Amino acid sequence: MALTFYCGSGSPFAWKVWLALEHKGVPYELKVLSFQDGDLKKPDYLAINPRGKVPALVDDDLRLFESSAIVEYLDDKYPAKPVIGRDPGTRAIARRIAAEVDSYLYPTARKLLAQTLFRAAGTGDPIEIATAKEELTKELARFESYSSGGFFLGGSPTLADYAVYPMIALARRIELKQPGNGITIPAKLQSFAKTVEGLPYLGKTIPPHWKA
Ligand SMILES: N[C@@H](CCC(=O)N[C@@H](CS)C(=O)NCC(=O)O)C(=O)O
Repeated sequence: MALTFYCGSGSPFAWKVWLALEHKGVPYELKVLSFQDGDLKKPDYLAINPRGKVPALVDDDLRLFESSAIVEYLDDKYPAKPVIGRDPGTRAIARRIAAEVDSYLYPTARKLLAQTLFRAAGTGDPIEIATAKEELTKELARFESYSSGGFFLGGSPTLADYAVYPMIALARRIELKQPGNGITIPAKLQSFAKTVEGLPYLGKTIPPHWKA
């Protein structure tokens, strides 16, 4: 039976898994849940992920949540096209970068999102926005220092790229939707984003509501 992938449009964690699924080229059924309609808190979905968050993956009897655990599972189950790298050092660094996104970059971006895209334009607190912009700029500078402008770990994309790219795309979208409330993306991360955007399957994974 095919994998079933549960995502929510615009979730960077779901996007990471979506990119990994496409990277692997395995068949999967996509289910886009609606945050607004409360799909994530409905009993059927809570039976898959009791935390009521996306992403989740169902593979026969296995019900799995937490994006990095899902990517690890895909790499174990479909080793042909590694998504975390092949040698232990590369794998460790890919995991480290993904963990840094979860622990530092996302919480910082989340503060700015809460004051911008997650509410009606113009209703965010200007002081909170300024503080969040400053923190996100600082955090992105750190990722800029890890970047060569291409994929993070050499010539092929890995978990690290799939974890970081959605964050850059989200940061860019804040400025697109609410000019002045976003931040300037550092040059090497802009070049990194272009590299990821050159992947043939990137277009398939763009959050559906961004295309509307
Ligand atoms: N650590 C989790 C984070 C998942 C997460 O926070 N998902 C958000 C969307 S970005 C969500 O589903 N939020 C809905 C909610 O909390 O009600 C992972 O890596 O999968």
